[in-house]
Amino acid sequence: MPARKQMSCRYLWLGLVGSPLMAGCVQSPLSTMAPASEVARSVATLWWSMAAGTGVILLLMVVLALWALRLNPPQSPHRRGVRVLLIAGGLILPSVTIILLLAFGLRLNEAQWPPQARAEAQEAFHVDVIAHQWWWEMRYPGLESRTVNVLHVPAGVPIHLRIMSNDVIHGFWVPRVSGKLDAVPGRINRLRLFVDEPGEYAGVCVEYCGEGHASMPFTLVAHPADNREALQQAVRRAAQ
Ligand SMILES: [Cu+2]
Repeated sequence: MPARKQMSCRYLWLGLVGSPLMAGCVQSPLSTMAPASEVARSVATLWWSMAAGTGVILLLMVVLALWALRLNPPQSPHRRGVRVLLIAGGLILPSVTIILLLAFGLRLNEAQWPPQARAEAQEAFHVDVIAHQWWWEMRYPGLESRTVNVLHVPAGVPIHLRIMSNDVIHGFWVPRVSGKLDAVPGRINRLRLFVDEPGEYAGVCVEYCGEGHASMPFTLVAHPADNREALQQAVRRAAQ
């Protein structure tokens, strides 16, 4: 088989093997690519934009490399062409990309605790999340109850979390719902969630916190907003 055909076959195999793997990523319960809230949708959009941009740049580099290899006989490039490539590809393109990513990242960071969060404190559902080695304690101030490794919340209502730690630094993350936030001893970090639909969403600790770090998963259970009684019963049942 000619060398060029062999290479095309290799790319075809990569595509065939890679596509099901990507599908597995999208369907995982911890996937940011199956968003269930506005913030998570922004994270997913950022991910897809970065993946598309990386793909386009990679393709461009491959085309340029193949084009250079095919020049027969090899030619030394014009000085002016080299300068244009260096300025456009080495200076302007990375600067614009980094500035755009920074602006998008800052906007997403603000969404963790937006300016309107203070004004909606009355209607929000409040939970204190306390991380321990190696489990999660959820306290519900209005209900005088607590649950372990399960966070019960209403869907379609702003949720205000106060995230704390009892020992070392942990990281709170429900990938389909929000960004990550550290639980730091001696500090109270605030996170706002808003879950679109009732359901169960997987969460994990994302800061290495000792030998039991991997066994610190938890579940966020979102109940229908109009059935607050069911939520309260679920919390009390879990607390017994
Ligand atoms: Cu942890």
